[in-house]
Amino acid sequence: MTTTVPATPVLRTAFQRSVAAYWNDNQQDPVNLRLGDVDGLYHHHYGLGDYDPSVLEGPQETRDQRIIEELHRLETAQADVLLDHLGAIAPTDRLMDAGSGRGGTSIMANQRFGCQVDGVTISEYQVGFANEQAKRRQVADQVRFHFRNMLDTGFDTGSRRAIWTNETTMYVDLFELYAEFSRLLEHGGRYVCITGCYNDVTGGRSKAVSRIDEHYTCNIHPRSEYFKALTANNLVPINVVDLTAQTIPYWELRAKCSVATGIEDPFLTAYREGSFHYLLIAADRI
Ligand code: GPP
Ligand code: MG
Repeated sequence: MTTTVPATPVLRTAFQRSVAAYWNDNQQDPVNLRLGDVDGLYHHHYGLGDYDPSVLEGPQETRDQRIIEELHRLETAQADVLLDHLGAIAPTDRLMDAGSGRGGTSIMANQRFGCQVDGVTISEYQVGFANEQAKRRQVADQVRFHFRNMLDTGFDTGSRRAIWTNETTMYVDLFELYAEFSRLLEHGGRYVCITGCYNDVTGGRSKAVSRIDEHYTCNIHPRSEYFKALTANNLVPINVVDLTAQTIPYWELRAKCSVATGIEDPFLTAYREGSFHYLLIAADRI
């Protein structure tokens, strides 16, 4: 398969350069590496489902590690929920992970479907880290990570059976993003998004949502923006799932752990006050 290398540079704007710098240099919070070290699947997303309260009991010396393992289990469960919504995928299909981080969701997709996966990220550090993981697992010929911009990937038109974004859309303009996904997906191809979005019903960006934006250098979109941008690009929702209630336990547990980063309270406040949702959207390309 031929792949056109994008004519424009990967990082087009000062904002994109600052986001890339954040993900290249932001290694000071141990949370993602400590969780990934549990079994070698490194995630950059949050968790879903109830935690086992027994992790909080038992010997004090091992309590923190028990919590870390439980948080990791919930993050892997989140990626499984995302993959559940991709529909039937054959080993000959090609998938794309837009904003692939350290590679966890892509590697899980390959394990589940046995097909080729391309991850794209604007962090060269993440490209290197994720490709190393694929090599260690001996799937580097099937799972490849690229230093590319998800707004302009250079992959062939109609080459993708499915694409997902696992908590990455808050870094980009959704109309530009879905124009590119619409180009890449075959007819009937599936797009799955898990995201945090603010609630149009409660009004504008709440203080807690602004604190999350500030923490990650991102720009959380209102819920309505997703549906406008999907519709404008021939992507028709088939499933919309409000995951908010299922992600709150993850944040409650994370707040009790040594690797808490300080962003736990804004998430809990935003979700509980209803100014913010954790949402899954699956849409088909027509
Ligand atoms: C980071 O995951 C996720 C984002 C930057 C996107 C923001 C998500 C929203 C739902 C608003 P991470 O695993 O790198 O974050 P942390 O280091 O806090 O665990
Ligand atoms: Mg994390």
